[in-house]
Amino acid sequence: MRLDIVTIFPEYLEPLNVSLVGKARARGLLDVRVHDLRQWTHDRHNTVDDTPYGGGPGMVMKPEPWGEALDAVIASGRSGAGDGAAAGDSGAGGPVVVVPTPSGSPFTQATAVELAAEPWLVFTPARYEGIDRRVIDEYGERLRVRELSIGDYVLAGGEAPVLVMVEAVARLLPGVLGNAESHRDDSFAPGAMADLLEGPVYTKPPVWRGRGIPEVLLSGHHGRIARWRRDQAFIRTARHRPDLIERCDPAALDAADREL
Ligand code: 6GU
Repeated sequence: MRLDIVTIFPEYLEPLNVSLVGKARARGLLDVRVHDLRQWTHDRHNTVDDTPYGGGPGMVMKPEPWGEALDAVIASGRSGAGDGAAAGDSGAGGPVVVVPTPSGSPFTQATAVELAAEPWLVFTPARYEGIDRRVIDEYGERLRVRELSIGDYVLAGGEAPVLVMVEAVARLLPGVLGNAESHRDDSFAPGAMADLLEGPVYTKPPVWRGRGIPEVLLSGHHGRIARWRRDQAFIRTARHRPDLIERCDPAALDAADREL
């Protein structure tokens, strides 16, 4: 998978060299390219923002640098400047453009799964009050554009949301996680634990500061262990996310119970 990120703070994306995403890049599973938006400015001050039409506080990111940047990045992918199979055109003939914004649709695990199936994503993290609307409208006519928010709070820019989204997507790519099974029981993963948060986990030693571990985990009885884990997941979800319990389909829970 190829990822292009256009930003005025390339150094903010340094964490993509570390840990799971860094390793996926080193192993050639991910081709990440970070671009400085100011490359595509032409004035002495490398201006990327201006005052909003209609007045009001804050600044708006100018359309010209974004237009030049996106044209260049998209052309570089189409012309096969990428590493063959990892890049190039998607079926529709271009990348999905991900626009992080607090006014976007919620980025969820389902969104991560959809994006993980794409060969090429372009992220446009903005600072200030956002990007001139015409940029999103322009690329929306030629490409698939997803305006996405990572939660109901306001951040100073889209770079941290890009780190969040890239990590959520990258760990779903084939070969990135050590154990292919390890995202099966994730909170929010589809399946028997659908819509339940993950319960508590334990490892050695068997007693720590006088605290033991739940006996069932030592029983070797896989059915009882699975059932216990599901109960714990349910209890935790009820406590921390009653809204998820509300949305639970009781028939689906009963069906899952019969499997345990
Ligand atoms: Cl994607 N951007 C900003 N600036 N703030 C956010 C966000 C995105 N998602 C939640 N808050």
